[in-house]
Amino acid sequence: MDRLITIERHILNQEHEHPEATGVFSNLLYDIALAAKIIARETRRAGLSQLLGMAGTVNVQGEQQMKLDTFANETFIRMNAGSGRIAVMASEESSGIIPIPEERCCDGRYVLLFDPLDGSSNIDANVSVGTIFGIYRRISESGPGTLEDCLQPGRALAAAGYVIYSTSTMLVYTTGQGVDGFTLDPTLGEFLLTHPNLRFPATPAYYSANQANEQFWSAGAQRYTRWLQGMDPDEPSKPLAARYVGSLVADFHRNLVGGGVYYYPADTRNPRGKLRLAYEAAPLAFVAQQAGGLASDGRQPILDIQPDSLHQRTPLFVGNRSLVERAEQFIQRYDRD
Ligand code: P6P
Repeated sequence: MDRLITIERHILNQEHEHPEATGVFSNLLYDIALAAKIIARETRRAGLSQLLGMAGTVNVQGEQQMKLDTFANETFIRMNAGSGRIAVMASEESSGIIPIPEERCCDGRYVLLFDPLDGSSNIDANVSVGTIFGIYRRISESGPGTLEDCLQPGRALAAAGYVIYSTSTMLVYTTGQGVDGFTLDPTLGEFLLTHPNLRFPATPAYYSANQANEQFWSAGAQRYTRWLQGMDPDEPSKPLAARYVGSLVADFHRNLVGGGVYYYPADTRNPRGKLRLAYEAAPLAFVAQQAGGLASDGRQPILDIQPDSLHQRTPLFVGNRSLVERAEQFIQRYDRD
């Protein structure tokens, strides 16, 4: 029987590889794992504890907030606001930066960006949902963290990952030393290392896109989709299987484990795409890169994009490097600049 390694033990092992580490970063990762356990518990109980249904409030995106959205957002904020490890936070559910109480912010060295419950429109249908997070080092010298601390390119990420609340709850993250996956054993209340050194399989199996939007896509994105389906007139290829959950974390995770590409291109209605750069695309781009894959907006790596606003949207192609590079080639060849 393989040795059981809890996420705490794994984080500590990685800390020991960095003599200069003070333990602050490790404790921040512990806090995120605990927040994930708390959200997982409520997600499992949602149908039973009447958490389903609308909270009656509307978030900054103009979307009806599910009660689990609110609960997940509050959990991340409560877990991190008073820890002294964070200088500033930002969330999909909050319009501006989330300041840290004065007495706790100024020695905080990290910045936490998160989408607390992505795919929440699926909650009532009991479909997998997820949390996405990214951690940066602050760039402001001292005092309360700033908006500038939150607007860093993905290349500057110190850590990133996601939690998928599905048939089991998994936490998958990277600190730049590869990607590791942990599965929650609810009987122990522990995340156990089940997927060490996750990498995209060499041969992809899936493509994930909402093809109802195809009529609004560019010619390049349309031709790319024909190629994925093995229907490109110039280049016959083995068709991939179409899988689209409508929950980014679920689609991303299946493609990471089974090989594939998720894409949400820009279209005539959303010229900058739908997904958010800071707390959806960039963290997943870091995970993808560390797993041997690639994330692009169709023309440049997501990790290179300098955000200019907190809720900035971006087109997203993410998954096997070979599939994402082909998307860039189709867009370069068939789309106007
Ligand atoms: P559509 C969920 O709202 C989300 O942000 C992603 O999780 C998901 O992949 C996408 O939007 C679904 O969007 O337009 O296909 O419903």
